Amino acid sequence: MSKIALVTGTLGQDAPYLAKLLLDKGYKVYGLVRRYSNPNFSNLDYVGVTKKIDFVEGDLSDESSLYNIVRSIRPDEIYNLGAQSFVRSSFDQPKLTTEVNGLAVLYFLNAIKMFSPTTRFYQASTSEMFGSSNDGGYQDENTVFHPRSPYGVAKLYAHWMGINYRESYGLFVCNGILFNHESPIRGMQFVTRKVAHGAAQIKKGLVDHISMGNLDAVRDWGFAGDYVEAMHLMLQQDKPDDYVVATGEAHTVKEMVQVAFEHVGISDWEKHIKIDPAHMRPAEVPFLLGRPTKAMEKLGWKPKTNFKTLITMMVDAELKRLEK
Ligand code: GDR
Repeated sequence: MSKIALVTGTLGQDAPYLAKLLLDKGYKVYGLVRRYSNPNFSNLDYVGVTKKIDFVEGDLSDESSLYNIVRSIRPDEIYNLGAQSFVRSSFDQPKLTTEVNGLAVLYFLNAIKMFSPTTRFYQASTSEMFGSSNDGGYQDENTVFHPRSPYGVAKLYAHWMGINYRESYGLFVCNGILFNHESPIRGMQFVTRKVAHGAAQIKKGLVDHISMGNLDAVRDWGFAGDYVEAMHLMLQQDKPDDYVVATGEAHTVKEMVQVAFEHVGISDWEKHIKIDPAHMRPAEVPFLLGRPTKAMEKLGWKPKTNFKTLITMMVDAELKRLEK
C-alpha cells in the first residue's frame, strides 16, 4: 500500500519539490491550503505536480482544522513546511509569526499524540535559530541558539516543542535545521530571487537599479530541490533526530549580487544597487555557515548544486520568464 504524506506550505517553495519527490516514490500526497479567493498554484505548476496533489483546506493558526485533518487522513508522514517565512516581516507581525511558526507545531503534535501516534513528523527548523551564535566559524547541531528575530524565536519554540514531545511521548519527530535554500520558485522578497529577478530586468533595460539592505551579511545558500531529499531521509531512519542541512560554503550578499550580474554580462553592478534602510532589519543575523557532517554521515545526504550553479540557474529562469 502506498504511504500517505501530508505537506503544509503547499503553495510555497519547498512543498512542490518535496511533493514531486514523494509522488515519484509512490506516495499519496495531501497538501494543506488556506482558504484563498484566488490561490496561486504557480510554484506547483512550475514543478508539474498541481494535478497530482489532493488539496485539503485548513489553516495553521486554526487548531481544530489541523485536528480534523490529522484524524481523518492519519498520514504516515507530515512535513510541516508552512510558515510566515519572511524574517523581515516577523518584526512587524510578531504575534502572527508566533502563532503560525510556533503554536501550529504544538497543535500538530497534540493531534498526532491523540489521533495518530505512529505518524512521523518533520518540522522545518532553521538556521535563523542560531542567529548571532557561531562556534568557531560555523554552526552545527551542537551550536548554542541565539535567535535574532520573532521569526527565529517562534521557530525555536517549535523546535524544542518537537524535542519535548519526542522525549515525553515517544513521538517520531525530526527537526531539519535547514540553512537558506533557494530555487527559481523562491518567493520574490527573498534576497536571491530579488537579485536574480532584478539582474534580469536590468539586463533587459526594464529597470535600472535594485533597492537592497545589508550587503555584508553572510549566508550558506543551497538548492531547495537538494534539501527536500534530506527531509525525506530524516523520516525514513530507525530513530528520530535533528539534523543541520547546509552546503558548508558561505558567501556575502555582495558576492551573490556580483555572480548574478556577471552572469548577465554586467560588471559594474555597484551602479545598479541602491541601499535603502527599509530593507535593514532591527537585529541582523550577520553570519551563517552550516556544517552538515551529521546529515552526510547518518543520512547519506549531500548537496548536489553549488553556489554559482544555483545563482546562475535562478538568473536564467528569470531571463526565460521575461522572454515569455
Ligand atoms: P533570510 O533570507 O532572512 O536569511 O531567511 P533573506 O533572503 O530574506 O535574507 C538573506 C540576507 O540578505 C540580506 N539582505 C536582504 N534580504 C532581503 N530579503 N532583501 C534585501 O533587499 C536584502 N538586502 C540584504 C538580509 O538582511 C539577510 O541577511 C531565509 C528564509 O527563507 C527563512 O524562512 C529561513 O528560515 C532562512 O532563510 C534559513
